[in-house]
Formats: sequence, structure tokens, C-alpha cells
Amino acid sequence: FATAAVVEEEPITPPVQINHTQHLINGKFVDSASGKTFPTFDPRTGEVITHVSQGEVEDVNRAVAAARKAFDEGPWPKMTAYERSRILFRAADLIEKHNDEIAALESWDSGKTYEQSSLVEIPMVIRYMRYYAGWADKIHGLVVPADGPHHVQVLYEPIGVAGQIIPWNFPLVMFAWKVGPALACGNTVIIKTAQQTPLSALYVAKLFHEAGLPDGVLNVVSGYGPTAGAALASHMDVDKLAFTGSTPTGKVVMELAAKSNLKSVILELGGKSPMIVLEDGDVDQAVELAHSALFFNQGQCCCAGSRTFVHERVYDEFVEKSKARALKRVVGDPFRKGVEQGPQIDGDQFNRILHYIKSGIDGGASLVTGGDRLGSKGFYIQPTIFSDVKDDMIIAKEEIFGPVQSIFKFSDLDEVIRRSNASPFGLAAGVFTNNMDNANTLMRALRVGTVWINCYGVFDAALPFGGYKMSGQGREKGIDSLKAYLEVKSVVTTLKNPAW
Ligand code: TXE
Repeated sequence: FATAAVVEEEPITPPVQINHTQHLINGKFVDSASGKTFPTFDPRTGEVITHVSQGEVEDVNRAVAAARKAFDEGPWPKMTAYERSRILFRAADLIEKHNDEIAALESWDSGKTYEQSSLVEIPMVIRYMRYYAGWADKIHGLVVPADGPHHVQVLYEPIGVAGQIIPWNFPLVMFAWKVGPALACGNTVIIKTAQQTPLSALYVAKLFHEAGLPDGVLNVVSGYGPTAGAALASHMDVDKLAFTGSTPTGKVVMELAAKSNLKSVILELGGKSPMIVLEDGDVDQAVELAHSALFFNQGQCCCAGSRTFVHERVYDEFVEKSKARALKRVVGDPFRKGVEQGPQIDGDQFNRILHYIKSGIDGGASLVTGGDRLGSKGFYIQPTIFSDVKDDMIIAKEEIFGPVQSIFKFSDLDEVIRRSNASPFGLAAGVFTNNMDNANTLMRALRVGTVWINCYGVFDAALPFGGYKMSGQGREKGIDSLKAYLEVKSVVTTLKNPAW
């Protein structure tokens, strides 16, 4: 491994100061009711970065009370839509102004490369916020033709208080997907960040207040899932729950929502997405696409192309070239220029991935490259590839969420459709081919929420994202996300003079 030495060097000091570690409730930074804090760790070393307020039931209660008041008494839902829009645009401008500091916090806390944070993710966050800021004053109702002497209208109103629980793999992108549409529609929000990555959301939420967001409209609580997260999911005064995370935890929060006040739930969960390489395309391009589909963000993507299906006619060449590409992957300190892969988020995920690698070896898959940790500190893992992977192996079925590519062989279109769909997940799929008929067949046959043809992982603010089957419920981004944060009210008025 030419890159192994990189991870043994002293970590580069991130170019940012940490100013906010308390909860942001009702417009103010406050300690936990209990006074408790918890550590957040640097994935490069496993050492503590800082301690953050640890939210529990009482903190969630306070945040919900603030959000409830801001919704019921205003001014947020009662402001003009144009005023709301302007505040959200101003917040986006402030995020843009502080892009580099925010990106540094994001990379420090999560281990993702600074180039990815500063050039891709924070700009995406800004784009999403502007997209929703633009929607705020364009949400309007309908007048519908009805039988009888009635004037019939449909109003779209904010649902109320939204509780949002987000994961650590894309902390601020998830923040934007959830906070953007909720605020644009006039809801108020309590967002619980992941315990691994609490820092960036506190910084950004402060900027929303600088932009003019009224107190109580956006509250950020840091803390663990079974305490702070569960309190939010089961709160009687929360009207809507949005969750991104694992499928088992998705089931838990849905149950909590049902058992409390039946709040409606939107879920974005795990995946085991196929990346299908047909035999007619350029193999070098296919290798690069499948490589980035899996290894992007250290393999920690819900939509990772984690089942690489390759046609038997190009299989051997594809495996050889994928190995060469993985060996060239630059792994190291995420703050070093040119690094493609940083450490995994934490020790739990690191051990879990190594466990899956062992399961692949024990289960009879061929280890093509990698298979171990990289360096002796932090949570770096070698880019790993298995070939000859069979559908019934554990690594073929479960979400590994790490830099481990599994390459499967197939011989015809019907077979790859059947095998791709034979998963409880249905989040995304990739297709690589020059044959338009085959692309169209696959695009229609795959039971997934997103199909990328000759590309992968392309996101757009206007494009809905979400899963079929156990990958989730509902959609985020685009118009569909707005619908998730609106109630629909039908109004019927009897007409005195139906002739008019
Ligand atoms: O997820 P959790 P974890 C998958 C991935 C990963 C696995 C475990 O396969 O290896 O999940 O990761 C909060 N009530 N994904 O343990 O538990 C938690 O605090 C309420 C896929 O990190 O789902 C965090 O804020 N909330 C995924 C959030 O849920 C609870 C991204 C996610 O944590 C809770 C992350 C509870 N009882 C992991 N328990 C994706 N879809 O992108 C936990 N939480």
C-alpha cells in the first residue's frame, strides 16, 4: 500500500475553532438540564475533539415547548411567505460566506475529506437551502370544480412542529434536506444530530438566527438515540417525524410515533444498491464509475453501489482493473490535499466493517485486494474488493457501510433484474451501458427510488430521493419533500348565487 504511510503522520490541525457545543434552544445556546456532556471524537485518531451538551428527555421537552410556542403564537407561520423566503436566502448566503470553516468542522467531526466538504457538500447545502427558500412563497392552494352550489378550495398549511433525527454520514446535507423544506412550509423544527457529528449543525443553526430566524423556530439538540432521539419520536407535541438512519432504528422510531400521537413519519433508511455493468461499454469507464459508486465517502452512503453486477464477458478484466484502481486510491488524513478516502466514522463502524470482511473471507468470496485496517491509529480501512460473491453470502445481503466492494457475475438481463430486485432494500441502482433498449428495460424493471444511468450518486435539489421497500417511506428533496411538511385542508363554501 503506497498510501499506508500517510495515515501514520501527525494529523493536520483543522483550520477552524469550535465555538458552539451547547444545545440551541429558543434562540439561545444552553447547557443540558442535567448538566451532562458527551465526547465527540476525531476519527483520524480516536481522540476526543471536545465535549458537547448531552440532551435527554428534559432538553427535548424544552426544545419542543419552544418550537410549539413559535408555531402556535408565531411569528414564523404567520409571517408573509416572502419574509420567510428572504430569511432562508440570507441564511444560505451566510453559510456560503463561512463555507470553509463549516467544511473544516464537518471533516474534523466525520473524517470525510476537506475537499469533499468544502467543494461538494457545503455547496450542496447552500443549493438546497436556496431551492427551498425559493419555494417558500410559491406554495399555494387550489380552487377545484365541485358538484353543487359550492365554492371549493384546497389550502396547504404547515403541519406544525417537526422532529428530525439525522445520521453522521452526511451531517449537514441531511440537515439541509430536512430543515429546508420544513421551514419553507412554515413549520418549526427540533433537529437531533447524530452523536458522532454534533458540531457543524450548531454552527449553521446559529447562522440561521443571524439571518433573522425568530427564536424557537429552529432548535438543535445534541445527544444519543435511545434518549434524546426516542424522546423526540415519542413526543406528544411533535406533529411530524423525519428520520434518516438504519432500517432497525427506523422501525423503532415509527413504532414510537405510532404509540404516542400517530405523528406522520418520513423514513430514509438503508440500502444494498446494485451497480449493473453491461458488456457493451468501455470497461475503464465502468470500473471508475463502480469504484466511486461504492468508495465515495468511505463507503458510508445509504445509496452506495454495494452490489457491483458485471456481465460475464467483461468480468475478469473488470475485476483486474478494479483491483488496480483500488490500489491507487489515496487514503489518509482528510485535511491533506489529494486524499480520496479518510477514516471511518468511529470504532463501532470500523469493527463492524472488519467483521463483514472476515465474513466475506469465511463465506468463500475471493479477496482481491485490501481486507485489513490501514495504519495503527484511528479508523482507516484498506480499500477492499471481493470477487466471486454469491447472492446468499452475508456480504451480499447486509449493508456493510464501508470501503468494501463486492463484485458479482451475471449472464443476461432477466437474471440481473431478478437478482437486483431480490433484496428487502430498494433505494437506488446504477446502470452502465450504451444500449438504450437495455437501459430502458432496466430503468423500468428495477424496484428502487433512483436509477442512475451512466452516472452514479448525482443529486439535485429538485430531484426526489427515497426508497422502495425497506429503504424507507416518503421522499426528500424536490416538490415531494414539501408535501411531506404540509397539511391539506379542504374548504367548502355554499354559494348564494350559484349562477356566478
Ligand atoms: O444508525 P442509527 P447507526 C446504517 C449503516 C450503519 C448502521 C448503524 O448500515 O452501519 O445504520 O449506524 C438515532 N430512537 N446507516 O448506529 O442507530 C441516532 O442517534 C431515536 C444508514 O449510526 O440508525 C442517530 O441520530 N433515534 C444511514 C440516528 O438515529 C435513535 C445512515 C441514526 O442512527 C434511536 C447511518 C432510537 N432508539 C447509518 N437509536 C443512511 N440511511 O444513510 C438511534 N437513533
